[in-house]
Amino acid sequence: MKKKIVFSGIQPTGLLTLGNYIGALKQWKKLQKKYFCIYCIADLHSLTIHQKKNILNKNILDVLAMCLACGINPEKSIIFIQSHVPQHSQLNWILNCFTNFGEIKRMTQFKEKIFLNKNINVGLFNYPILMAADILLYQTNKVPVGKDQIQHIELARDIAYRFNKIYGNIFTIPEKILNYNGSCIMSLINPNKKMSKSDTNNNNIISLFDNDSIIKQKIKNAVTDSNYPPIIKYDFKNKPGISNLLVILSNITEFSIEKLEKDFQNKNYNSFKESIVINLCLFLNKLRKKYFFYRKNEKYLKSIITNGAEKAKKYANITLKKVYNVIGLDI
Ligand code: AQP
Repeated sequence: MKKKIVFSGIQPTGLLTLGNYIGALKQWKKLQKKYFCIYCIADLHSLTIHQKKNILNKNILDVLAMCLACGINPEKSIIFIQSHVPQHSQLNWILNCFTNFGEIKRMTQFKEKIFLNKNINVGLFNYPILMAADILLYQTNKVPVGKDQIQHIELARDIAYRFNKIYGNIFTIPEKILNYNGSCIMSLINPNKKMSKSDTNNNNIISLFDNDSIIKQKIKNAVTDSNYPPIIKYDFKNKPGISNLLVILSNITEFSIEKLEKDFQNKNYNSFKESIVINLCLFLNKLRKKYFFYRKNEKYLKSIITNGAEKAKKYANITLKKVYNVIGLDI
């Protein structure tokens, strides 16, 4: 039986965080066992915030090397740079014309970002439609997402339904895959806010490049609560800081939250944090070794980029041709 198709993307907007790892890259590796996976480095999406040429070039290679270090296998999956496959922008324009202004205005991520960003460009507004084009171009069955992206998948589904209703079954309707244990890793200092790589307060995030002493300092400062006696249990509503740390430890050690709650019964927050530091340092040191192995071999990275674009274009072209055909653009 033909394997179902998974599509996902990551923006080259800086040093990846533990949130990007747990919410995306760790899942991407696992999904390769069951699905045919297509992963994209979403450089076009990253342009919604002004990027400097050399930094963007470097970030793209950094993210690619980190994907490989996390176990994305370019022999099994397709990994490519979004802007190298022009069909994304081509389909994006067409889908713009099948999307209502009102439904885009409702996107919560846009509403949140306009508060933080002085440079409100049309790209930021259009972002979810480009994301719909990314997904629909590959006849994607499943999209692994963090909680913050659910609304965008719903939009992609709505656009696909609308288009199919007019033109027949052109697009596969994608479904989301939500990783419940790690769908949103929160900031260390403000556990009600998502951990984001573009966060200007470095204490909110664990970068995959933080060294041992920085990790120790950041985890030490991570917000917990003043419960006495201390209770280490998952209860996001009442104990967001501890719950977030439990999710992090569970994802790094592969122990369930329930097991960790038992192991840390009657222990204090310091010993809980010490265990997080030990496990995180061990994990990140190993990951970085693999990362530097790939990162120093630019020739190899560039060959992956070229091959990835070639393979992705083949699939993308099939869908775009169908779309051009039914609309009447293929004379
Ligand atoms: N904190 C998080 N918890 C779980 N998943 C997360 N992801 C990001 N942060 C967390 C997931 O990582 C994938 C790639 O993200 P992205 O770079 O394309 O965009 P993003 O979601 O906007 O990530 P950041 O880190 O917040 O980037 P900036 O700061 O540049 O906007 C996605 O699957 C995302 O869900």
